[in-house]
Amino acid sequence: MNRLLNTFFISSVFIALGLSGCNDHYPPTDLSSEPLIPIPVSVESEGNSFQLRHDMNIYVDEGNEEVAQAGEYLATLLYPATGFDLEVEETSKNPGKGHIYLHLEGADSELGEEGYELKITDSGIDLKAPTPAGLTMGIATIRQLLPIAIESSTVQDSAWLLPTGTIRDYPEYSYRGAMLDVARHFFPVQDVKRFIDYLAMYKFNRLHLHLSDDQGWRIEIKSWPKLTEIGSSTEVEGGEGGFYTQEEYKEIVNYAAVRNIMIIPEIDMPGHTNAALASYPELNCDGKATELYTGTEVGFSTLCTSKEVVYKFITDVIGELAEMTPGKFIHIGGDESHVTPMEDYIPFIERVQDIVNDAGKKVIGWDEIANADLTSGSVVQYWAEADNAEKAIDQGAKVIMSPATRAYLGMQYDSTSRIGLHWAAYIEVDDAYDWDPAKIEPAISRDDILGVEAALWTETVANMEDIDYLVFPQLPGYGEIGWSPSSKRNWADYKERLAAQQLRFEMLDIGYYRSPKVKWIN
Ligand code: NGO
Repeated sequence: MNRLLNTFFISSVFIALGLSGCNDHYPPTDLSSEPLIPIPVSVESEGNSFQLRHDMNIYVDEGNEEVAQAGEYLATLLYPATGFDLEVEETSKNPGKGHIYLHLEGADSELGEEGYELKITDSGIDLKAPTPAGLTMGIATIRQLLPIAIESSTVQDSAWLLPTGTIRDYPEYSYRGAMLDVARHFFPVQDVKRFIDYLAMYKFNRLHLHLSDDQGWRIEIKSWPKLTEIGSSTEVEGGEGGFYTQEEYKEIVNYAAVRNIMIIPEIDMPGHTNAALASYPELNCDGKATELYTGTEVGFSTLCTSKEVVYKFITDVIGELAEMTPGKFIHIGGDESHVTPMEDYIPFIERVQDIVNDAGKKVIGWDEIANADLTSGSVVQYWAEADNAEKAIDQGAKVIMSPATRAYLGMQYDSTSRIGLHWAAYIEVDDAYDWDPAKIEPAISRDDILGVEAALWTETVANMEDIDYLVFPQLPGYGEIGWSPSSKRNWADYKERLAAQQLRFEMLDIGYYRSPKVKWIN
């Protein structure tokens, strides 16, 4: 369906169903019945609606660059579909009726690092938060309260009404992530930005980029140029691969930062390193470069852990990466090092952990790294072995929950799915949503958990269409698992709210999988 038809169709559906917020005849007035994802902590409806107008301003706290940036972000989100070129103006006092006001001033500090309070009255929108990050989270809510036509990239005829009331909201977990494997298949900057936009819609705050694996090295390292000259030149099934220049990587970091998303770069080691081993012979124990690899086996490669040059290599790579990564974490992989004996693996991980800490960063690693002694602040990402997660917890480390049976986006929905793997499980949209990170493993309790991450491995994922198919419709659910208190979550209610996202997916041209588990609007 082309966009015009699509839009027409969407408005007709809204008129037919009398759903809120899509045309002048059905003003939205019940804030508490809006199908928000993630579901907020508290919503009080007031019973009116407020209309966005072209002559309003977005007012922001005076003298705070990050608050002004949040204001600009909101203006940029609203512009394409409304055509309203809203000015972002600084102010030292409440701007009065008829405007949008974003401020830290007067916010309740109990809302925490990312909480916000959104008050919509018939005279304006007041969004306050203790931090700029909280404002960005509130903006994600405003976006979902507007008519779905707001997602259009061209000017739409809509009344731009929002229901009035108050939302007080804050996240359950501080780490709400997704991972994109850009090593098995490479995805250009524009695809990564689109992926970031998806995350921003559902209040994710971390994007973990899996930047190296057997099939490809995807980040420019100036001191080891052959990593990209050789190591990035292919991908699974022999495509042409690619890599991000340091400039491009910084562009991704900045694009994500505006949306309150921290980039977590991963260099996987000592296994999953064939692309590096093919680029530099000296990283191999036998001093010979390996062949480039375009298959999908795992567990066959290892850096030569007994060679000093390997640590020089890692120090240089981590150094350059840390320099261009403002976030506090570097992910060191550590998974499936089947050809590295455990007696070599453990001291290797400990030494790499020191290198990362010396570069001013904290380590994240897949659950296997818990076999080593962890330093303070290191985080373990549980994907397969609960015993490993337990070892991490015994050492006082926090855990990120990415159980492959629930949180691997690259698993098939069922045996008919056109792409995806199924070694861990078939994961339908209800399996993806209906679990509690704090209850899924007896050994891992709420206090041990830093957060949740949905991981998209790309063995079978070659382009944006494939990403859309495996990521939607379940992505919003992972956003909700990370954000909303488990007491507010249940599948029966969620699947209704998810169905309401259908028109958003279509407006955004997202080629989602039409799961039979959801009663779609059409
Ligand atoms: C495993 C493996 C990856 C695969 C992924 C999906 C982890 C942490 N290591 O998860 O190399 O791509 O499964 O098949």
